[in-house]
Amino acid sequence: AFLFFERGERVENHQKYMDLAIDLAQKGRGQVNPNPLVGAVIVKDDVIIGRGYHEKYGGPHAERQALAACTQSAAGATLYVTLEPCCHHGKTPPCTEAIIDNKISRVVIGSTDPNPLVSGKGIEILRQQGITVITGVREEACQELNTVFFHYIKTKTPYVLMKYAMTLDGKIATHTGKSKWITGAEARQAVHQTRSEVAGIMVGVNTVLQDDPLLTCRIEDGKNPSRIICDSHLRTPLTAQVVATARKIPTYLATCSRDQHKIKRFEIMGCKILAVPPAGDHLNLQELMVQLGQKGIDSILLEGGGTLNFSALKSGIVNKLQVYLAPKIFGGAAAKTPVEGPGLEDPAEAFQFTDRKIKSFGADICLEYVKR
Ligand code: AOF
Ligand code: ZN
Repeated sequence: AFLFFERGERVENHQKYMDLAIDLAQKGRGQVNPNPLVGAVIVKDDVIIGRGYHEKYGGPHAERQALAACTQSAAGATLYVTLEPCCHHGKTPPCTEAIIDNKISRVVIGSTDPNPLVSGKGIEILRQQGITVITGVREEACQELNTVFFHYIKTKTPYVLMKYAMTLDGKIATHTGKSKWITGAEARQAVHQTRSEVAGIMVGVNTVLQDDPLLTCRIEDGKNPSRIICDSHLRTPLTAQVVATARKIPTYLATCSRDQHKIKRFEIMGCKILAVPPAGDHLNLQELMVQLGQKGIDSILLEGGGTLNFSALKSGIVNKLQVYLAPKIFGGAAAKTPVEGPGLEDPAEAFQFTDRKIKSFGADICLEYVKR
């Protein structure tokens, strides 16, 4: 392992405190979008005197939370923070000011902030004040913590996670269309956990017609994501559950239809209409992502349908893939598969994935990949 000494301290010490800051940051998951997950720990003479994390969107930043929680003066202490401290006036004043005012003498940073308002300037301001700044401690883990934020701040479009559950023979339903259930309770619980962590959940109109889903998060204290229905021709029934509950949970109907009469009826029910240009006989998904990004949606769980899944892959909006695999076989040439549409002609054109991770949920497994 790579070791170095910093004022007589081993690098492992830095990593230990940064790991703690990462754990703290995780507690904000699902509560801070579209802002980053950030954790902070303040250490003096090898004793933790304060800890904090970004708890809520628009609320105080991790650094200020940790300073406020200090059990003694932070003068001369080291601040460990997973993300470069901000130096701009946003919804809150700059953290660099709080760090300087509290006479912190050293700041250890996990990852730099790609936010153009910060990006390196936070570090520069601290150094100008004579504060020692160490960067890149547990950098990879800190970057992984904010995959969504980093993507969103750079592209202004949501990070899209495509998820489906299938049998060992690659079916997402039997030939009669029944899909309850493919995976077991543990895997389904994990999906609800994911739903509580994303800003939006997206399906195609075929899924609404077939299953009439609620698309809510059914775990205790879980947060419901906004629902996005891709419905080029406004075929969603006014009696659908997503429409009936649109006043309680934000529901977007993305459509090419300009039928004002129909649109009005959905709006009266509380749905929000997104006018999206067509791309072939579907929606222009890239354009939809731009519009959703403007609404502050930084992450989307795409729960398919084979038609929408193919369009999503083809249009290049997919960033990550989660495949739940249940140890069963349905068979049937007419049974639905996860990715349909017209399909590709040549194996050389295949959509490709990398960075495989395997997780187990009871009898099921989940394969997770990043889109290449
Ligand atoms: C957070 N939480 O703990 C840190 C952030 O509008 P504001 O004032 O909340 O500022 C948001 C920006 O501040 C955010 O994009 C990121 O660049 C920086 N750091 N943000 O929400 C935090 N440390
Ligand atoms: Zn800040």
